[in-house]
Amino acid sequence: MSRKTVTAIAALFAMGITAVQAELIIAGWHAGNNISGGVWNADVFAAGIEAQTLQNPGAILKSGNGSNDETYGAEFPDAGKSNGSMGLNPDKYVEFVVENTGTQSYDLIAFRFDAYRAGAAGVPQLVVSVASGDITTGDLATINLPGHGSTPATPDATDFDDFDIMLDSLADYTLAAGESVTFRITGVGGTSNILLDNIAVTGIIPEPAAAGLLVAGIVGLLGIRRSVRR
Ligand SMILES: [Ca+2]
Ligand SMILES: [Ca+2]
Repeated sequence: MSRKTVTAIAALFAMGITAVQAELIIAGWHAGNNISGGVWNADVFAAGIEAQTLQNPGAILKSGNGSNDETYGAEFPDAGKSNGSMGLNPDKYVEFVVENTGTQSYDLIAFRFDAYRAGAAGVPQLVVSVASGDITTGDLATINLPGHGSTPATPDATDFDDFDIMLDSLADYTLAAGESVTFRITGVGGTSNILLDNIAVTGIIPEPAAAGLLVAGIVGLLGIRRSVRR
């Protein structure tokens, strides 16, 4: 292989790497004071996405207390401070329904949220699952919640806890155009509600065009090289 061919292929690889998209919010819930009639529509969403909560009867309530760290899960930014959250009652579940009604496909990266358990009576355990839809379904995680004081506050130790459940190792984590997915959080045990806030499904826009360009470029270069030899 000539030096020129190697350089050109290296340049194509560099293009492929730098074309990787930034992670974005596919659907996000951070302002619990927008809960109305037992439904929380997503506060933030990507192009073509419609998203809202579904619940067991009496599963959720509106709380004036919210997470203070301004992140979805541990570090995804721009969740805002406080502005309310959602209470989840014991032995009930709430679902987060995300529908892709647009033309853009998304690869899902993570399901992120903050949770606050005030005292020993609060729901001690959460099960997070993909309840149904067009990505791989099943349980994702079982989480044991530490107990805190009665009101969430700003310092980390007294604020909501952060959880990030990765989706990109599922067999199917692509939410293609026309597809939908339903995530479920179930509260197990306890005698009083816990709070959920800063919930987000994050993902990226896949880059088939960049990958195709890379392959076409290499094939093209090898083809030119072979024809020159002849
Ligand atoms: Ca957080
Ligand atoms: Ca909030």
